[in-house]
Amino acid sequence: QSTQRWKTQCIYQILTDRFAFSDEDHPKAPSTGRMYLGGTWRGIARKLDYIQELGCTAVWISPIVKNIEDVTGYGQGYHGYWAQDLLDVNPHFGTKQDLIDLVQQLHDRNMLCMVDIVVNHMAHAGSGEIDYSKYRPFNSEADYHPRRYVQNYDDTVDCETGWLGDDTVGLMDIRTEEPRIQAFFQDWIRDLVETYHFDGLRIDTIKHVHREFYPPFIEASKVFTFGEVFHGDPRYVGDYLQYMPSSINYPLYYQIRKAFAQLPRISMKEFYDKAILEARAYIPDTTVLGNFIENHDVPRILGMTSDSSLLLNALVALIYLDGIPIVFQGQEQMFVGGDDPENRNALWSSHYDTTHFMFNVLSKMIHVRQSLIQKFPDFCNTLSNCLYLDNHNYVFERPGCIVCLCNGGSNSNFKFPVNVPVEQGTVARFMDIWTEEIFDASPSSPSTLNLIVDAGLPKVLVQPSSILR
Ligand code: ABC
Ligand code: CA
Repeated sequence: QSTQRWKTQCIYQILTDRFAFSDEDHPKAPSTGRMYLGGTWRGIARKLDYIQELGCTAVWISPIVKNIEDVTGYGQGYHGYWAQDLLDVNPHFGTKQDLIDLVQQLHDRNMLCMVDIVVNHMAHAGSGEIDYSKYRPFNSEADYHPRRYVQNYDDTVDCETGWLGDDTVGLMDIRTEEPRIQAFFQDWIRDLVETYHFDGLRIDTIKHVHREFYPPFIEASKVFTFGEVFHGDPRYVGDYLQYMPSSINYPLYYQIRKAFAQLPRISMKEFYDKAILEARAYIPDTTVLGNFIENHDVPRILGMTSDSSLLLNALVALIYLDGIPIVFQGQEQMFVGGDDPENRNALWSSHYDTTHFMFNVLSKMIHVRQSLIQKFPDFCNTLSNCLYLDNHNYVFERPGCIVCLCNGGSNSNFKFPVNVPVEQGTVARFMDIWTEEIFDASPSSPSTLNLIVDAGLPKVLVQPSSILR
């Protein structure tokens, strides 16, 4: 039930510290760097109209627990992943009541809230002696694996028992294989979800905790879960899906990045083979994965290519391919930036401009997707079906729509016929969601739609009746 409901969402990923202030915007506030900048839960609550205008129906927020306060060589724990006290909230983000209110306000708007959580580690600044007494509840050396940093991310034992991080910030690796620790975490997550009424979880560092930890933990939470399996291989991710309902879709991400952002770009044929066919071979249900083209750990697309037609294609792939789309804050304002912290600029620098070209283009795509879901209840469970494929163009259909992706770039133009399944005695009519141009395909056999791709731009064609105005 919960999985089915999540499948119909479009999620907006928020970095709580960098999304919005509690009250009137501070015009001179910095918007980049490695220190806390001042975003809060009350700030998020103030900007729900903005998120809804974009069309998103759920939010994913940063980890909420109290972090270490140190100013380290990598700055502060503004992202929320450097836990110190699992039983208290991060005072920089607000109070418990503020968080309860935020989730309540989301629910009042029929929106969902997903919280990011970390069970793998706590954090320690520097290479020196650790004062365990400041950590809650894991306040003893015996609660952690010995300090030894992960060297090989493809070695399971190294990954699961080593510490992430380094001598600047060490991520103290909790002994999650011990039954008493598992029992704590099960009670903890039950309480956390009940206290704040969260609707879903994003679990951090999945690869770093042994798999058997997850099923009883997720069961105790009683909500839908995305695991962060940071790996481009669908075999690897597919394996984890025996232990959790869903994962963040790194395999798709890497193929989108190779097809639309990095040079040399792979052909759309290769994209189709890897991103669609290979994924389906190893992942039981690709419609449940959390799709993204940017997040807080990878460079922005415009950090890799400056061609906005390629960016638009990547966005169309994000919203219409099988899976649950996750929009990372700032994408709608065409933020640029490489590795962290450059990909984490604060949204206030955009003045939340709802007249921005990209805000409107994205909002249209997301709203059309929501309309299709209402008109075709099985939209989210239906795999995309390939209608046409060449080196630069890939056309697929999903219920009520035909989508054309092109990776030729803004200097390319194409014209090709696409065979569209049309029932005898009917005419299939499609409308371009941006230009409102009408395309008819009649059942002469085969029924064809002549598509013209201009300046490498993507196309989204929908049955006009499926657009709810
Ligand atoms: C800080 C600084 C950084 C600095 C770093 C050393 O320290 O900010 O500038 O470079 C949090 C903070 C970060 C902080 C870290 C460490 O903590 O957000 O700002 O970095 O203190 C999650 C979160 C992430 C979070 C943590 C830690 C974990 O999303 O935001 O970081 O709580 C690994 C983990 C993954 C983790 C990621 C950052 O690191 O597995 O859980 N993300 C390979 C490995 C992956 C590895 C990835 C990145 O590289 O397989 O395990 O992720 O290092 C493909 C392959 C992939 C491969 C990629 C690179 O290539 O298929 O397998 O991934 O082709
Ligand atoms: Ca671990």
